[in-house]
Amino acid sequence: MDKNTANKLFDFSIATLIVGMGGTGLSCARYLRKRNCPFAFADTRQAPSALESLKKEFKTNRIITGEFSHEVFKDYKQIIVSPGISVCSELFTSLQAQGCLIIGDIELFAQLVEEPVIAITGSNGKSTVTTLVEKIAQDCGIKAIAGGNLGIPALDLLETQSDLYILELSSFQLETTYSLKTIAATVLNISEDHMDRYTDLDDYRQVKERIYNNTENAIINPQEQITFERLKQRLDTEEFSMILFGEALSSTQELKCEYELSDANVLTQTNKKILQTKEIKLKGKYNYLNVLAALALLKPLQLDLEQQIQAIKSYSGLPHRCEWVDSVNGVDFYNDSKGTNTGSTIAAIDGFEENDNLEHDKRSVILIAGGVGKGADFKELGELIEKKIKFTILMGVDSIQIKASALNAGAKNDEFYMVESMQDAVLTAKQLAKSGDVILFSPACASFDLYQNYMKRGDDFKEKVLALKDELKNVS
Ligand code: UMA
Ligand code: ADP
Repeated sequence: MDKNTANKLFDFSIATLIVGMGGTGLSCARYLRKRNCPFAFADTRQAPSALESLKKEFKTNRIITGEFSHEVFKDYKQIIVSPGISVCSELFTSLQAQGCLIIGDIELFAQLVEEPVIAITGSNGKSTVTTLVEKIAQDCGIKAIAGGNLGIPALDLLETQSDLYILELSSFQLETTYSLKTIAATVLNISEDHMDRYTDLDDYRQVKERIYNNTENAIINPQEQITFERLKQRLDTEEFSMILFGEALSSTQELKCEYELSDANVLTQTNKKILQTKEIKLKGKYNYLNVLAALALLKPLQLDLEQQIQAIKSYSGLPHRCEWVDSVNGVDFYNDSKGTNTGSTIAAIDGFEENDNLEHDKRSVILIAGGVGKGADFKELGELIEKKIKFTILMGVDSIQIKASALNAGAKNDEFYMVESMQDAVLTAKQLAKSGDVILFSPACASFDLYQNYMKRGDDFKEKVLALKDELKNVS
């Protein structure tokens, strides 16, 4: 199935169905219209939020809402499916068997782009690495632009003439991508996420590994053992170079990472010191690995090292990723709303412990978490909560599962508070905190039980913290 699809080019003269009327659908529609390709929209929701604005913008295009049906879809020989919709359903597999081309926007981008592409996936760190690669490339004088899962849909990127495209890709997007050629690609790391869409962790991992198809340079941390071993096997039949990044601990004489975090808090490139961790604004071991991954991804471009280092030093990270919000009576509040799976929250908690910013060293962490767990197993997070968290405040649909995992690991019942709102979460955390403590909002879950997206959730957290600070100021 993959091979046939990989060889099939999108035909702009054939009536096409765009499935999903969100950001991806809109970007595809605008692109197809420019190329005079006839198309219709479909969405399972009766009244998707973009319906009225799409009707205005695309007056003559057919819009099909409500449950998808073979009867309607069979009229289309080309379908572009948005990432939020799985193509594993019986409907899509049967249409594909009948010769229908089913792709995502990234595949269409792949068929159109002529400039070099760098692609990044992984369970965590994608946006950080993608934006860092973009910044380094730009600061080194390259006309580079980043997008994909990051926010700007891939086809919109083609509007801006660039010399380098940097794509953040989700597993959802990789499911429907077949012919993307890259100068460098990486699976940064794998931990449980989207387990409500995949049969198991290896199923999810294998979808992510599709990013290495047709790459010139496969960037990998050998600590991701399963993916590393599979890549080594692929070297027998495929032509690409492997570039390793990771911790010195994971290196042996035979297995030396070219881009390495040495135990002396130093980043090295082929054994040469290039940066000290204290020179980097991003904190936490996982972020140092993100920096190494970015450098490895850019290796094929042979950029000036000094300029790259300067760019890294001036990169201060993205909002909603362990973002310091404020200090209220000696208690520091951090917003990590983008911590949407257990791996990211575990990294955030660990990050506080080994943070080389001494002010935060050895502080007690109070965690606010919860939301939609997407079928995750919270065992490892529960164990970490038991070991490292002073109090845990939980809200959202799967909060009870997080608590149960921590109790199973030996945590005490009175270390947990179940709340109904962000307001209550922030107030409860503040009441429990002593001067010097850290309050970390890192949900380990998606936001859509209570919010439109992680950004709105993070903004709400920040708003409540700042309101609390104002209130206390007025009282004193
Ligand atoms: N829809 C259906 N049926 C369904 C599900 C959705 O009809 O069963 C419709 C919705 O009614 C809506 C549309 O599909 O009208 C939304 O499509 P979508 O869910 O694919 O979302 P887009 O707005 O197109 O945004 C997508 C990515 N979203 C997802 O993968 C869920 C965005 O990533 C991405 O920024 C954007 O394309 C541009 O490339 C967001 C995300 O949450 C940030 N990604 C996940 C993650 O990072 O974990 C994968
Ligand atoms: P993604 O785009 O993959 O969601 P982000 O760069 O937006 O990743 O970071 C999301 C969260 O994941 C951060 O707030 C941080 O807690 C965590 N994180 C970032 N990089 C890593 C990494 N390399 N390993 C584990 N967790 C990470």
